[in-house]
Amino acid sequence: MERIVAERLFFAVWPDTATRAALRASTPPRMRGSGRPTPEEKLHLTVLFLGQMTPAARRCVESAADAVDCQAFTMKLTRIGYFPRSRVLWAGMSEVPESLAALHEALRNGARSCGCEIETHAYAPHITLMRDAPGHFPAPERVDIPWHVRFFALVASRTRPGGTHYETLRTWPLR
Ligand code: 2AM
Repeated sequence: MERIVAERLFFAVWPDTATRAALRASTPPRMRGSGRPTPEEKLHLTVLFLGQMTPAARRCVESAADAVDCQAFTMKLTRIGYFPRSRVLWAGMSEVPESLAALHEALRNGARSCGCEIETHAYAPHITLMRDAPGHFPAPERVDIPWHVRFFALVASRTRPGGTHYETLRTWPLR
């Protein structure tokens, strides 16, 4: 009998070179040299976390993604904040941009139509800049980083001895 290997999958958008450089520069000086900064090539924003998916479920969400008809957009990252519980330093925004919310919803509806159980709590888009970040980060800091979003990707997250590895499985252009 064929062994069914489920994979931990998510849809994400990956920043271009300019946005990546701006993100790297956005870590507040007092936080540098501590924690575990996200390597530049791993900086991303999750649009929809899918979790463990069988190959059949993956095929279904890929077909659903084929039918997504969203426009390319530019959004602004305006804040650097801190999640105390997970000790994550993040970049994000105070309100979810409409176009990003539309993409999230289109992918979520597609995943639901495949029978995937998607978490129901509110979508909180963020880019993890640093893990194990030291505390003492009282208030969000303002930044102004434009990000031109032209495509989205289906990504597998794999845990390896050296850390988490992300593999882009497929990308879709936005209109
Ligand atoms: P993180 O950077 O805050 O850990 C792969 O793990 C991606 O999915 C990461 O962007 C991660 O966010 C996000 N992620 C992991 N678990 C998640 C969950 N239960 N719900 C939403 N996003 C999740």
